[in-house]
Amino acid sequence: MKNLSLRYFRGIPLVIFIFLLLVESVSLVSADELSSITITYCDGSTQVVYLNQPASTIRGIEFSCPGSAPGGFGGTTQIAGGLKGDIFAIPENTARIPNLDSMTPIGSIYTRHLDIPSQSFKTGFPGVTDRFEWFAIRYRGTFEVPNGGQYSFRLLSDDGSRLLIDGQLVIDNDGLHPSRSRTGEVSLSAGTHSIRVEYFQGPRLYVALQLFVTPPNGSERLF
Ligand SMILES: [Ca+2]
Repeated sequence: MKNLSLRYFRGIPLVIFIFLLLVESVSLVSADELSSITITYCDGSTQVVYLNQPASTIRGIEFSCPGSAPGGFGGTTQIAGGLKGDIFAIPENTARIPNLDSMTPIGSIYTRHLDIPSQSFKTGFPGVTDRFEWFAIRYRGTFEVPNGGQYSFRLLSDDGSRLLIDGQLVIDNDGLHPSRSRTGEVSLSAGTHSIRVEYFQGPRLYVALQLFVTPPNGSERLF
C-alpha cells in the first residue's frame, strides 16, 4: 500500500509536465495579436478566418478558382515580370473603352496571365473595390521575345478590349458585346517589348478576358 502511494505521488510531476506541454502547444494569444483574413470563395461567398499571428507576418497569398488564372483579373500581390492592372470606375452606359490615361485609377491588381473564360462576376476586387460592373482595367507590362518573327495574337473579351504592343494597336475588340474573339498580327524583333491591354465591363453580369499568342511556326498558347 505504501509502495502504491509513493508511485502515485511520483506520477504527479509527470502529469503537471504533460499539462504544461499541452498548454504551450495551444499557445493562447492576446486580443491585440489576433488578426483575421476574409476569404472570398469562387462562388462569391465569404468567410472570416482568425489567425494566431499578426497578418503582417504573411508575405503573400495566391488564389485560384477552377478555370481561371490566379486571382481572376488579378490579386493585390505584386508579381515580378507580370502585368499590372489599373482599375477605373467608368460611367454607366459607357459603350467603348474611355481614354484611361486621362482618368485616375481606383486601385491596382497584378497577374501573370489574362485567363478569364466567360463567367458570371459579382465578387469585385477583394482588397481594392467591390465594383463588379461599369469598370475598366488597363494592364501594362513588358515581355521578352526570344526569336524575332511574325506573332499572332487573339484577344477574347466580354465586354470590350484592345491590345497594344509597343504603343501600336494590334487588336481592336472594343464595344459592348458578349464573349468574342478578335485576332491581329505583328512583326516583333528579338528583345524586350511593351504590352498594354485595355478592357471594360459594362452592365452585369458576365465577363471574359483571355489573351493568346501564336509564335512563328508555333501553336497557340495562353500569353
Ligand atoms: Ca459583360
